[in-house]
Amino acid sequence: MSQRVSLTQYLVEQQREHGLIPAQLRLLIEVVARACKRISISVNKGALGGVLGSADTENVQGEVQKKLDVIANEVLIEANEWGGHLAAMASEEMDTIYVVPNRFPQGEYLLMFDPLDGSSNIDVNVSIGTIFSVMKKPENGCGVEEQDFLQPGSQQVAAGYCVYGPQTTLVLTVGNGVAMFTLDREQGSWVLTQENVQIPADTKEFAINMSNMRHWAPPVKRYIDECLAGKEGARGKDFNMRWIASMVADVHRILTRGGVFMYPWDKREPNKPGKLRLMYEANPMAFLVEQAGGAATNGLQRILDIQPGQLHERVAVVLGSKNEVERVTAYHREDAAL
Ligand code: AHM
Ligand code: MG
Repeated sequence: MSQRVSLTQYLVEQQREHGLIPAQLRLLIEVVARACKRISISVNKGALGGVLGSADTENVQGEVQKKLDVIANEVLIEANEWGGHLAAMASEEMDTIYVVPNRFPQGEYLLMFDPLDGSSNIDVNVSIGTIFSVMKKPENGCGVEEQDFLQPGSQQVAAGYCVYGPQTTLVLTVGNGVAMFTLDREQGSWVLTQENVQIPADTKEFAINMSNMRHWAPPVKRYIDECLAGKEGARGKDFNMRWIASMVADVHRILTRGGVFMYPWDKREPNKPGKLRLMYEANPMAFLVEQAGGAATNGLQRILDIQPGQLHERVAVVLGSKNEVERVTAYHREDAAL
């Protein structure tokens, strides 16, 4: 790209040309992007900043929180609460919603985030990230409650993630394709480095935690067995495998070169649909992937059509290259029809 386009310029142009970004939403996205810059600085400092290791606390889902989970959550709240663009926030790391305190003006948007995705990778210096999703508060009078967040992902007006890897990259959709911005550390600005991101419909690469194989349901086992059989098997081609264990990093690879990502239901916790969370992980990633021409389902249903029943709801996830996601989904439907 010969002329550098900043995040601000991109957002202003999206508003001018497509009317997609009202002032409050633009402010919201810029504030989230600024918070990600701060998180990125902490991530980079690592041991020097005293940010590694456990916080010795548990989140609402009984997971031990890392120091950076807590720091990133605080950075996002502090950055977003005062601007007048939000009514409330919800986070993977908080039990209930965080309503904007009444010393600040209330805005019309709801922000959801996984402040630090890939927590198990923090201490080992592997890519991690922040995932966010934005919806409008329903027009149901004043006040805001948890119920207001329980809208299907198709209602998102913006979603994105920031991956803290060898480069720090912000990936964003406002419903008009997917754009990527790289952090220029010397200038402290986000520079547009890719527009109209497209996921190839076919792929030879899958991402799944293979150590859970013995717990999978038959359709997932069938799909992976066929991939593993390679050229000599039903698929007639060899597949490659990647599993970073940071959803942000796995999805970033898929947006960059295609692939299919799965975190399916498994028998370890049969009462839970999967490990990942609908509101903070599956919905924003599904929105991005669809905007890049890919697909995202829970095996049977489009993720963006799922009506959430609770804030911290979990969901099975199959996303990425369209033809592969359709194949996995077809295997689930065949199995369900038996
Ligand atoms: P987190 O939000 O607590 O980090 O958990 C979500 C992560 C995803 O980023 C990743 O895809 C998955 O959990 C990895 O799970 P596993 O440890 O089973 O490989
Ligand atoms: Mg996560």
